[in-house]
Amino acid sequence: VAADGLLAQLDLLRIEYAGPIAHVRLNRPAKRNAISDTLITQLHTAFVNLPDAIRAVILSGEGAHFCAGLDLAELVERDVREGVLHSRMWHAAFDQIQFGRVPVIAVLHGAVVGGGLELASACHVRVAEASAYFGLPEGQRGLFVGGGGSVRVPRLMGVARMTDLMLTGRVYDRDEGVQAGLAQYAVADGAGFAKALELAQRVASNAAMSNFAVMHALPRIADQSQDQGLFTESLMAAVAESTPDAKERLRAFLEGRANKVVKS
Ligand code: 1HE
Repeated sequence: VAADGLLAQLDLLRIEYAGPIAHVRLNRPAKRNAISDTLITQLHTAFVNLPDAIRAVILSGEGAHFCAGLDLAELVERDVREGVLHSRMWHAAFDQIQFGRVPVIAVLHGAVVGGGLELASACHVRVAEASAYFGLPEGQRGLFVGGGGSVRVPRLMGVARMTDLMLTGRVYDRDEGVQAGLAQYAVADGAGFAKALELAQRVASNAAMSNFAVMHALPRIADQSQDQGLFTESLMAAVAESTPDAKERLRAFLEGRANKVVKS
């Protein structure tokens, strides 16, 4: 079902719903889904205004590439102050993805470069098709990352690997990307959406508070000292297990009504 209301007006995105799952597609294929000011604003608007009933999001790119990064055509005329504000706008939009209402699963194919990799790294699970490749060409363009990449990408692949990509212009193919931690699932070309949908349905069936804890507490605990992290964990665990949803799920397991843990 196509989105209606405000979300339907976002012309650089295509947003559709399948039950509790929203599919948000970057829809600027002629420019390889390069992120213009309009597109970053529309991403922010879309993720702030997801309907309450949505429990997981799939993010993908229309055309042959996931995303070519920053729209370089818009960069030329900016002064320093505008540059800072521009980067802060990207941070606000990608924070809405990472720390928004529900988990986001990215489907990656073709170019996942520059700001496109920054966008992918703000998502919670990444599925990479065979055609996907990863790069940070900022160095070649006279730029630095500005969409949260210096914070999020090292948390996936480590500072040393990111430094290599940025200094040498090295491009990782799909398998190198998966090995480095940039994606968690490797699938054939064209199979990314189906895999993401299967994962999104599982995510959507979790207790909403557990998903919230994973999205909001895990990355913060990773930034805390051991002592503070353990205390935050105890608080989050007590919040999660005290919800009616958790109590019903525990009862269901004890009464033999819930799935066992199986290797799929
Ligand atoms: C663009 C952009 C873009 C394509 N900004 N217009 N990102 C980059 O440095 C990547 C630059 N792009 C490329 O290397 C290639 O375009 C791709 C490998 C992604 C795709 O190649 P291809 O052969 O499929 O397409 P193309 O012919 O290069 O591009 C098609 C059109 O998209 C063309 O415009 P046209 O009007 O001539 O048809 C391109 O100019 C346009 N296009 N990518 C603007 N990025 C918050 S800081 C983040 C910093 C960064 O992201 S730096 C990295 C920027």
